[in-house]
Amino acid sequence: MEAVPPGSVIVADWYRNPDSRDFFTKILHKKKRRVFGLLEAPVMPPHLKADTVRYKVFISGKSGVGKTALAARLAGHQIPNMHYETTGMETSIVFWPVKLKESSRVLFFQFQLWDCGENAMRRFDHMLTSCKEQVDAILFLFSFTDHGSFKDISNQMSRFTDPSDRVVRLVVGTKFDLFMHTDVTESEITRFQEVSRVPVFRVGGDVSEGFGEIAPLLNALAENLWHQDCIHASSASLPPQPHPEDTNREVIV
Ligand SMILES: Nc1nc2c(ncn2[C@@H]2O[C@H](COP(=O)(O)OP(=O)(O)O)[C@@H](O)[C@H]2O)c(=O)[nH]1
Ligand SMILES: [Mg+2]
Repeated sequence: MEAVPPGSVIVADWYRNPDSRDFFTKILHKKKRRVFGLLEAPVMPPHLKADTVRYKVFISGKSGVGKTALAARLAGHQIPNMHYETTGMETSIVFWPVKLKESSRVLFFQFQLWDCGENAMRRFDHMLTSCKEQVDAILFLFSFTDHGSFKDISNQMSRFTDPSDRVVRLVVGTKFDLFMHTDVTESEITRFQEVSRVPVFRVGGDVSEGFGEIAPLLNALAENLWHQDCIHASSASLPPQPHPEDTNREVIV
């Protein structure tokens, strides 16, 4: 599915808007990002109740590209300086408040990020299977310092998803802060976006206070996931067509 233009489904840059403050303070702790465990959620006062919608997001890319660093950046964890291959699989939770444009309804998106080390992936078939199982979105990573990783993005995308899947696909270029060593040109990025119709986001560098550097990616995830769900819901509300195989199947209620 094609990505929707930024700001078409949700209020763009809502984190900058004063009326979002009550929601964004819930994902902060002492001016830093608040770290949420698997079963935790922001607690809102009754007059500001917001529903939470949950999504599974898989982070894909070769070893050293910056998957673990991106997960940490998005979740507000300390970004590791050293590269050590992620052993097995790690998940982290990101909450992100969003205001829908049409209804002005506020939702907390809960992204569960899945970050899997390549060795584990290679050695255990079930790892990839469980990463892909009921996945809602995939972030395809390349590094700006590694042209090969950029070239490989199209392969990765076709290996992981087929266009009929209900999966939001976004591309993230990491290590954008190392522009002195950049190996991928702006025109290559532009061309890729035109051909694949998948937006490319740029991340890198130290994490500063505030949401400016993660907001575009988290907003795009939220917006496209919501859009995907709306499309699915509207097609599901059409009168159900009998499926040939279903006719003699027993219906268990
Ligand atoms: N300068 C810079 N270094 C990065 C960035 N992302 C990751 N790194 C470094 O690249 C190395 C590999 O990152 P890591 O997240 O462990 O890669 P993974 O194998 O894909 O999980 C680490 O030393 C990170 O500190 C970035 O955006 N900028
Ligand atoms: Mg890792």
